[in-house]
Amino acid sequence: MSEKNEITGKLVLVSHPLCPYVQRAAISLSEKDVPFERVDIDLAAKPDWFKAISPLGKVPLLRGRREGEEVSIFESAVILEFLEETEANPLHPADPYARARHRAWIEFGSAILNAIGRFYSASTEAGFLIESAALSAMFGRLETELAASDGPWFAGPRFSLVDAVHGPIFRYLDAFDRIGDFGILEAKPRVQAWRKALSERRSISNAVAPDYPLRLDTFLRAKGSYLSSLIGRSDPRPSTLARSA
Ligand SMILES: N[C@@H](CCC(=O)N[C@@H](CS)C(=O)NCC(=O)O)C(=O)O
Repeated sequence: MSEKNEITGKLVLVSHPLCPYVQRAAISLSEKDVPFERVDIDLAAKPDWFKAISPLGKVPLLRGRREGEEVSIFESAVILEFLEETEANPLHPADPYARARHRAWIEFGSAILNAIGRFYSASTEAGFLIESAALSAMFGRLETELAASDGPWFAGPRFSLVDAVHGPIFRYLDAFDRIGDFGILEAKPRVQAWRKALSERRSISNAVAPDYPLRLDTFLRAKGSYLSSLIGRSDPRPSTLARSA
């Protein structure tokens, strides 16, 4: 492993209770047994100290001290790479091709998060169905990719950063399942088994507070989107799906 961690003192993860990008960093820190303090901020009223040190105005930020100075790192993928370079218990494979493949699927995980955002924000039923099909196709890609693994993790018996990135993604599907059955993981048994294994991993369940599901449900309800309109309906299926069912 690398020599001494260059950032000293207790690490601080600047966070938001719902942010999936924050969770990736929290999961990596926990898998590596690195103590850290989590500081949640209100993204609707960003504090001045945060605006001063976050060039993109986004969480997560990882803060610490280096040679006596306060330093911070922004962008979750960069934080993950930094932790790989400075902390024990590697979560990336050693082989360069395997590592490149893992980095690419981490990027894919970010693309899924964007697709999830479009799904829960779609304002019309037609838009919602398009986003639902797009999301289903992305998980279909993962289903194909997982054929190379004997499980339980993305790369077989060893938990990796690709797992850390996808744990928070499946939490959204838990929330969607509380609203209705949209068939996103239908006929994707490998993805379903992976989702179950991830939900049982301690680092993943500990990456959010106990009130996370309620907060996420409240967020989705307040979105004013087509999905929001399905919350609390007796038959929450989109009418097009209901007609074809
Ligand atoms: N590419 C960034 C994305 C982080 C991100 O989108 N964070 C959201 C919360 S989940 C945020 O801070 N949004 C505040 C804003 O955009 O104003 C990363 O990987 O760290």
